[in-house]
Amino acid sequence: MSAARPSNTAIWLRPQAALGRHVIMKTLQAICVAGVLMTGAALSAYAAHAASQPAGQEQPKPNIVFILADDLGYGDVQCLNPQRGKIPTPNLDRLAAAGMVFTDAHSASSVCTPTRYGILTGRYCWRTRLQSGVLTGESKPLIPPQRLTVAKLLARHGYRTACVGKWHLGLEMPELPEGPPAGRSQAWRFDYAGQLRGGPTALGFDWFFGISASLDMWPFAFIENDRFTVPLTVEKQWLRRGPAAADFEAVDVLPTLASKAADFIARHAADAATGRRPLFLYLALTAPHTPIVPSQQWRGRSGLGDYADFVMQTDDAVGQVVTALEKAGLERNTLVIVTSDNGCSPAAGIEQLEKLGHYPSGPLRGYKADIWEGGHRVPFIVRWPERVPAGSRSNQLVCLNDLLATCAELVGDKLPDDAGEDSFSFLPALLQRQPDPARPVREAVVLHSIHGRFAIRQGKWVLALCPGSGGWSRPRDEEAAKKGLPPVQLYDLEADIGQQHNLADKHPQVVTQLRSLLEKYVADGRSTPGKPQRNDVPVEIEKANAPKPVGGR
Ligand SMILES: [Ca+2]
Repeated sequence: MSAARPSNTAIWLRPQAALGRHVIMKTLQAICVAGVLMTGAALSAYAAHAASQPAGQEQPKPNIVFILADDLGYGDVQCLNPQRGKIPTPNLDRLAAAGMVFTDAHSASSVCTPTRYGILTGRYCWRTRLQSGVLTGESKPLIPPQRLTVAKLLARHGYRTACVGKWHLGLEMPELPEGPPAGRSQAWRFDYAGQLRGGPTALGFDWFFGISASLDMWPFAFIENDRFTVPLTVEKQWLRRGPAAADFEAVDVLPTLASKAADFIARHAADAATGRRPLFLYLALTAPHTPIVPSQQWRGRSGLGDYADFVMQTDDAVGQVVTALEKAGLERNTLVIVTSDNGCSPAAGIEQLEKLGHYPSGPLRGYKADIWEGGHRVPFIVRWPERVPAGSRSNQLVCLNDLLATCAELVGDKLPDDAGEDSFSFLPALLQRQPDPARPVREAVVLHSIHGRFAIRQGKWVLALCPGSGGWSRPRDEEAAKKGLPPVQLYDLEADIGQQHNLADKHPQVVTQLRSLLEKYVADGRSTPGKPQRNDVPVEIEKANAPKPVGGR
């Protein structure tokens, strides 16, 4: 492997062929198919080799700050929705003006946990045990310790890695052998003073500060590394009721996360500035997800209600992190990505917002949880002054799963066969080596709704294997089936971005072709070139039964 991997210096000057399979996937497919499956031992050798790479002198590796908003709709960002967006987002607009906007970026799922799994592992979450819905605050870890994550990869290349914010990928919490204390619910069966395992610090992050899952899921308490920071002694309720730290208040969480992220940048700026120890910050904000709790300072600012105020506050939190980078003198060689894990939630009060002229999905159909575009086409703004021209735009199809392969290319590494199975580097699009969507950086993208309904997107076509929204918007699947709507939906997004005209009957060959591609991706255990891999569980492409209601958001 080492012969194929470029050194960490001046990788920009090297021919694309040296940069690994994701860059020119078609050409390298044959080579990769013949490649060697990475065993555990090979992975260790790979880790040792990566760690021994010298730090770059001529071209220091960029810092990487990945900011993930929670349930921020495509149309909630003012500059992405100039006609039908009414919420001021000056910080996001400024970042977009100074960098590149991706107009066709997708979370692999229209809900939290599976999207986050994809971001950190570069693999579709429907290959795991989680076939629908999301985890809760007490769920077991979804990412096994041996799996390569973005944080592990970057740590091996000398990065200092931090996870700040909402985890929502499961934590192993120790249980009290005697069960919950008398008179207390099952939520108290855990030893909250004990060590948490299988979380961020077990998966490549040097430091974690945040919460277990969504802000409306207990335990309501901050965690630093593998411990709760304050004993859990009381119960509180935001949607769900459960154990909490006495001083924990939902309204404080967003400002706390922004300030912890800014502190991390300031604390390690000196090392990062020299390129000796670049930073990777994965900042998973808890907003504007429920509970919708703008602070006093932001309440009433938008004139459009609490949700819009909370979006403004979320925008401000992003601004604080960007300011911290600028104060630290790191802005030029820092790759900042701001995106969202899925579309706007109906909890935002969409009908009321629309009455006031604000459309959280812009021209797209559907919202969070749905298989339609509004569920998973997300804002994706990238600023990197050193390499990416201000005011640029890419219409390339990209997926949040692509972070892993992109980071691998950034540091000049090559992913082993059993990692990033569904991750393609978007660096060629970012650096405008491959600006033309007719030459895609990824072949297709598979999308998944809260109920585990599939869609597959390639070029202008998207095929959804369900009769309705696949999620919460009407018509839901049961209702659509009762109405006699076709069991599959095919849309031409170039002509019909609002997904109003189902063309499945008119183009049966496209339906067949897309379904076959999806079947192949499922069967191969991967959608990238490389040695076939196993899914963790059998994967059912077309769910025969009516989906069970899923409570988790
Ligand atoms: Ca979310």
